[in-house]
Amino acid sequence: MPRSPSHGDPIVALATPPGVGALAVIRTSGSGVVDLLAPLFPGDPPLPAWQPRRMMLREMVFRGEVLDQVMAVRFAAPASYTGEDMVEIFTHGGWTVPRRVLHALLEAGFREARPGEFTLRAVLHGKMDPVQAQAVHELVVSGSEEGARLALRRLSGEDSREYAAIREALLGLLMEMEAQIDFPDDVPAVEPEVFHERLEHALREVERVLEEGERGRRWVESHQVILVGPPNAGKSTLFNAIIGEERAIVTEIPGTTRDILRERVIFEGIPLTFLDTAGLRATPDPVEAEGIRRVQAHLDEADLVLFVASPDTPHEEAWEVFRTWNFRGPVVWIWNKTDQYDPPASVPGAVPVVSLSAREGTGLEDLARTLREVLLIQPPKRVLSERDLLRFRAARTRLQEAHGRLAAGQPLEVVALVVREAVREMEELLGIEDLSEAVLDEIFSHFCIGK
Ligand SMILES: Nc1nc2c(ncn2[C@@H]2O[C@H](COP(=O)(O)OP(=O)(O)O)[C@@H](O)[C@H]2O)c(=O)[nH]1
Ligand SMILES: [Mg+2]
Repeated sequence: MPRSPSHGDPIVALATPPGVGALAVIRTSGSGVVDLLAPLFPGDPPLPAWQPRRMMLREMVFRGEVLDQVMAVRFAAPASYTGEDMVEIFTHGGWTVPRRVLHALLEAGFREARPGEFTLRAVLHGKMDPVQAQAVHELVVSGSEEGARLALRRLSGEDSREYAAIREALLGLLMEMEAQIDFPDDVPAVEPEVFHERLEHALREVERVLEEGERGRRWVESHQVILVGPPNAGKSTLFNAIIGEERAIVTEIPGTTRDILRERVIFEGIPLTFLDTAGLRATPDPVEAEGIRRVQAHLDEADLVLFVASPDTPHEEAWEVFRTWNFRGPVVWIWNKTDQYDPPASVPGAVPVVSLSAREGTGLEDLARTLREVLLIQPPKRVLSERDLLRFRAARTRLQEAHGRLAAGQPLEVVALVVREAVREMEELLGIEDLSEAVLDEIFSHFCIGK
């Protein structure tokens, strides 16, 4: 897979966030880094003689001035993150020292790295494929344990191997189709049903990965939890209690909340987006009615519904509202205002029940536990990046098309062309095809500098 033996120009970047801290890491990579840096590390042995991957404690000196006392380590190509010669320097942290070292390096002949340029070089030198490269970014920005675990799995290459197997299977199928087309007399004839079955199998594989990946994507981007229920049940009070600030307006006048409020929080380690909505009831007020209409649109997207009820609405009536809305997907029933009454232990229908007082803030741990249980029923198996989702969706479309054409009795030549396009999508996904500038841009544009 390494496609470019040439090594890049020497680049440098601060790999840790700027600011006060014990240490900062400055990363360099490219051809000539050792020669460029050698004069800055006086002492014995000189930098070119340092044993690779071995930490050295040194003073860094530039134009007669001591910049800092640092730890530094040299990596010799190709055994480095980028596959190039690299030197990583651990300076003291803070606003001054790392910047001084960085400036010295720029003057010594380094160029400041662009966002994601280290990882880009790792891809160009075959150290990782684009699927893994995107996992690097996701690992760094991930806001939850689960998200980090999935990103690490992808970084390990486990997912790539699975995608490579799908591509191999498709390629094998394509080869056999082409053999039928090109050498019909030399190879044993294959019935269309056999191709049909194998196409279907490949399609199912792609669909499975897509389904899991889309679920994982939603997980990383946080599940949507929507608060609904009769007016005055305390939805807005609960919303404020969960996000920990007075965001929604709370009043004793029913029908106060009309717009949808949306807040993202990490609730018990799960990234969740909570939506506060207008109360569900029949209303003559057109503004409130519009609010209720919008709830429907958001209900369809939500991963979980919290149905909030309280003694303000008779139980039978609350149950009627609940039934009328006929929520699809998981629902948790919440009895609010338990500081005022003892709620029934269960509700009609097999819905998990949580009793709490939003105003007093009691029962929130129960809610957290229930959310965790309900949302974790099937933890995601994988995450696909937006880019990889697009490739898989394109592959699915191609396979569906090929399948349809074969079923319609179209010539194998036509079917094979479409299968080839599906193979190409998988190859672009894995970086087996030469990656165009545009593809690389798409992957690395949102990286941080130093990655
Ligand atoms: N006693 C009690 N009152 C509450 C509780 N939660 C909300 N309320 C009150 O119920 C009224 C309606 O609350 P609000 O959050 O605006 O309800 P919403 O219409 O469902 O958004 C307000 O007067 C709140 O102070 C609670 O846990 N206990
Ligand atoms: Mg409200």
